[in-house]
Amino acid sequence: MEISGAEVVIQALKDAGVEYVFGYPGGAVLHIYDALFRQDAVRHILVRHEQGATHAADGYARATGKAGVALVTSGPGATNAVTGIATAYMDSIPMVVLTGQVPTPVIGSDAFQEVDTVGITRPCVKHNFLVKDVRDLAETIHKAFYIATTGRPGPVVVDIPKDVTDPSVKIPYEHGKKVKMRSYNPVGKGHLGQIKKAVELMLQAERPVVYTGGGVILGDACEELRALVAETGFPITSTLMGLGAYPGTDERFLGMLGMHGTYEANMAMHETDVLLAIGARFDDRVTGKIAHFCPNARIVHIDVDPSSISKNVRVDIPIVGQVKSVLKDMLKVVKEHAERPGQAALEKWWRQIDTWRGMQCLRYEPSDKVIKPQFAVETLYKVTNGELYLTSDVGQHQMWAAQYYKFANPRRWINSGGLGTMGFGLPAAMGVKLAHPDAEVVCISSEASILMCIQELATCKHFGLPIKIVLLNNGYMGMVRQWQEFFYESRYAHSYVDALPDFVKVSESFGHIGMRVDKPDQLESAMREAFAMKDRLVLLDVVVDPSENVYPMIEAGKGHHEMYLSPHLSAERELA
Ligand SMILES: Cc1ncc(C[n+]2csc(CCOP(=O)(O)OP(=O)(O)O)c2C)c(N)n1
Repeated sequence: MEISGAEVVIQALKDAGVEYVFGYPGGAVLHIYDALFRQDAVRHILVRHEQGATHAADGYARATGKAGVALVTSGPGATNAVTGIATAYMDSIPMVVLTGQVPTPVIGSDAFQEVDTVGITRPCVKHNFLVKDVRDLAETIHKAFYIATTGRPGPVVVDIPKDVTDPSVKIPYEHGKKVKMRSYNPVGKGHLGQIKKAVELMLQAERPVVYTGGGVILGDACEELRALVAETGFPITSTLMGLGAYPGTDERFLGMLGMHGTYEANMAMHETDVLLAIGARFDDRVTGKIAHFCPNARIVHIDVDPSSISKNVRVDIPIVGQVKSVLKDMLKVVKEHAERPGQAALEKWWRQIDTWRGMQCLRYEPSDKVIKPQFAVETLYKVTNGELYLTSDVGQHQMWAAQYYKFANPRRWINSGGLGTMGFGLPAAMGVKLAHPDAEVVCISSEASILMCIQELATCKHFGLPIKIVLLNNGYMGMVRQWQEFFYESRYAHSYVDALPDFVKVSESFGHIGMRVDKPDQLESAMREAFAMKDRLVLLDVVVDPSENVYPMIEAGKGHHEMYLSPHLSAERELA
């Protein structure tokens, strides 16, 4: 059977098992839209801005592990999608983005809605393609899915000129066979010799720490991680991206590390003698000043991407391989070791950690007058019984969510860690809700971030997505205000968000429910009321203390042991 390029696109998506395409039409993709219209296997979700399409595809991917798919037109469609592509790239999220392009004969002529999409996206994709011949189209799309989902995942752009999807040009279609690429060979198992060396070092350690990142979740290795921690009894900390890989309430979990990490996690990092880094990339928000990073530690690093090894921090024992298989092998080797020379020291190490824990660094000053944002997250945890998919925007609310919501499982905490993209939360929640229609999906946001993709409330209405939005409304770009307070003598340059809309009315005007709460004693009942409306989107505008800051905090360029604690904890310490 012969089909057109536009039909090839749809068929290739079907072959890849795609359920949803998040998109926005335009001239260069009209043939593809026509082919979409004439089938019902692949469902198109019409967003209201292309940034929303990429974030929704990204949210879908983070919640499922499958590639998210976006479809946008050439020129402004493609440029609007770039933020979402870069967001996915920085967090290694599998995504295939199909972009329309002007017809091949006019490429380079500054044709209407022409941009060099391959050029613009080159630094923020795992790979990209420009398809110049319809006969290459199917294979290119198959390759795009293969590249996006294997090895270290990432977004792949396929740029498709309009003439390549011309309905009058028909070609035979070859179903997605196994893709083979000579120049791309993602790694498999880790080197057993390196794994044995690592285990020797780990079992001799007196002050070991396991430091895990998003790679454990992306590599589907959470079970193996939990088994390894149970077997060794080591303390474990996680990056922002790795939260949920290990249960947040378990006693071996020290909480998040890094700039807004816990006192105990950061102090343990500073004092450790053997660090086991798993699927983490030593980014600057985690390491602080490299010269002060884990000054006494020998470092083992497990990663699927060889280019991550010794990129920011020199490591002693690199293990390149799929995290899942490396951890399986590592556990086997650990179990074969009857001798655990570090065991006695490990008990002493736990006592030290418990002393740091005794600080209770996340304590905040409660109030019965104004809602503390930390209290809002704690209440959300209580009301949802720790069971939800939580997407976030970027700022203080994101950090409070990471600190105070204890994720029990992977793929539940969905946020832009690497790029830190305001506007991510709402469209990402749409992708998550479509992937898991029966689950509670909440977007935690704040008044500045939510305005960046607020138009997606219309998409939620159109497709009946009963997401809950919890807005920690402090009237400021809170995280910017915090930095200005600390580092610019409280000169709040343009961080006050003036002329805010009435969010209750905004939500209502899009056809949803809006609620506002500003009294601490009314918060829980308001949340329960919002969650009871199972089939409605509810935006809960929570008016919170505008002066609250995120603690602990490590100033950029400082070491893990140089944390600021909240003023009342510091005062307590001085008194003691
Ligand atoms: C698209 C984008 N622009 C600018 C920034 C820089 N930035 C980081 S946090 C922040 C403030 C966010 O304010 P808000 O959404 O109100 O959250 P809050 O910190 O108050 O919780 C800004 C402007 C960003 N991360 N993303």
